[in-house]
Amino acid sequence: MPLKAVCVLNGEVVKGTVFFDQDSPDSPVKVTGEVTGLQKGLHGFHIHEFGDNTNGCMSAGAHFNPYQKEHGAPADAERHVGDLGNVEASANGVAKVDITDKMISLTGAHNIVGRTLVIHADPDDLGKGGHELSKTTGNAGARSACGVVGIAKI
Ligand SMILES: [Cu+2]
Ligand SMILES: [Zn+2]
Repeated sequence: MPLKAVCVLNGEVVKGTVFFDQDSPDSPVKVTGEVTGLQKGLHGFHIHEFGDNTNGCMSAGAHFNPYQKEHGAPADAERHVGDLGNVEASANGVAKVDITDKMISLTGAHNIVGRTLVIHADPDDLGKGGHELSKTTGNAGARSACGVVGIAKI
């Protein structure tokens, strides 16, 4: 039975809706949707550890990282489970999300349901920027919008 989750991103300016679809527990997760109100260009896109937004997006904690790995690109072996790379906004401020990821899951040890999706103000350097934050956050800057990933209606 397919698994489905959804996240409504709610920031001051940045808004979005993102869907997560997985055919079976061992399948990759398709991540689709749209985010608006962005600056043109790349924006870090991550699952953070906690589904806690009591103090806004800051309460979501660090990147979801159950194996104490370093931050990386989605295709890297050395990455956080929550590292989904970047989404790119065009000049109208809209980013179309279309990601297929093999690490996140909607069930089991890599389950992201109940955690927070964050979109950042700046590009994620995918661990390769040489900044002191590259290996932890990708130096992706402020948290422009976030939302808790929830179970979706099939
Ligand atoms: Cu993040
Ligand atoms: Zn990370």
